[in-house]
Amino acid sequence: MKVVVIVGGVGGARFLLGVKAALGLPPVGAGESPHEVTALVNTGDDVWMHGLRICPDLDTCMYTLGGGIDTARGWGHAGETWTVKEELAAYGAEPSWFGLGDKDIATHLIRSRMLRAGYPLSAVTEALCDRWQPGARLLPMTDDRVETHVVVDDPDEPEQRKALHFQEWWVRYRAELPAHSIVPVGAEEATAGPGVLEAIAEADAVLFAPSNPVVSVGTVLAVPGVREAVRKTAGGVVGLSPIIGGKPLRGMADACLTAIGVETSAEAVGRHYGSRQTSSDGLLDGWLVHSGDKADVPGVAVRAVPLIMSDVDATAEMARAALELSGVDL
Ligand code: GDP
Ligand code: FO1
Ligand code: CA
Repeated sequence: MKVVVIVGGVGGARFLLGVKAALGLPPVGAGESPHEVTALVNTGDDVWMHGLRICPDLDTCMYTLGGGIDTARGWGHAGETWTVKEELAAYGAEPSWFGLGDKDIATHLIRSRMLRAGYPLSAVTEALCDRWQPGARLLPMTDDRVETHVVVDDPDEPEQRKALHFQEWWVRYRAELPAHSIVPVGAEEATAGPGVLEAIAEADAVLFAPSNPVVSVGTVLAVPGVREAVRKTAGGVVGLSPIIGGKPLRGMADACLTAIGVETSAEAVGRHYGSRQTSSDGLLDGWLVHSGDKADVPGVAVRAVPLIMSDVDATAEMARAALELSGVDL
């Protein structure tokens, strides 16, 4: 069976562990299986820092599925040290609000060197995954430069507005500056990454991970051709709500949803993705919400199941429920 999952970082990576487990694959690392899991990963968070190209969501997926993630932080290596970060701070090198761990820097050095040598991000990711063996294909949504920017009132010039790179808004300001708009800069000119549209077309199921609907799933969907491919695929399309009881489980997806005028509820997010059957631009056949949440999403089959990814078994249950709702028989 071919399962395609649209993901961001922490939430998406954790969900991928459950998808692999549901398909009889070892959650961490590679394993033999007739099933194929392909993750279409958001690259809108990517940023040049200290001369290095950082790809937070690709790295979070790679480290999580490869067994190297710091589970508490949700990003970066387990057992990380911060010597270089301290040295950079001693030089007064900005930005000091973005922490680069020593082990993590090796990933960025390899990636930056390969990008400068002309390799596309997809080839770089493949090379890095050769070491980490995530046991799933991690496909960047595009090899082109797409960076999410957030338009806010300038903290220093309240009358002015300015666009911040997503990382500055998210990490430095913890998304506390109200966002007038969130823009995936470059998305319109981007070409879907190698294998992305084909994976969707050949999928038995396409799942929207319980990732940030705006800056993770939304950004992947902004790549030309992706929405059309999702609407056209023969596989069932099912999403899982990242909003439980009217709140995101972690992070600031509510600030993102507010920025695009969508209420922070499982129902509103389901409606935001829309119905593939009964609307001209909707994407979902099915929508999973947490038990206890209600959601009426016209033209979409809604199921309420436990949606807390407390451990791999719980997440595998969620993945099974999503796959069943998509129409595949496990
Ligand atoms: P990011 O790119 O690192 O922000 O990660 P994602 O976008 O992939 O996922 C972040 C989202 O995961 C947040 O909006 C959370 O609400 C959601 N999330 C985290 N843990 C859980 C969970 O256990 N269950 C559900 N349903 N959503 C979760
Ligand atoms: N998140 C933080 O909150 N603080 C950091 O200093 C930070 C550094 C960092 C370095 C590499 C990397 O791959 C991710 C990093 N993140 C950090 C996480 C990242 O900014 C966010 O998780 C995602 O981009 C949000 O989707
Ligand atoms: Ca992200």
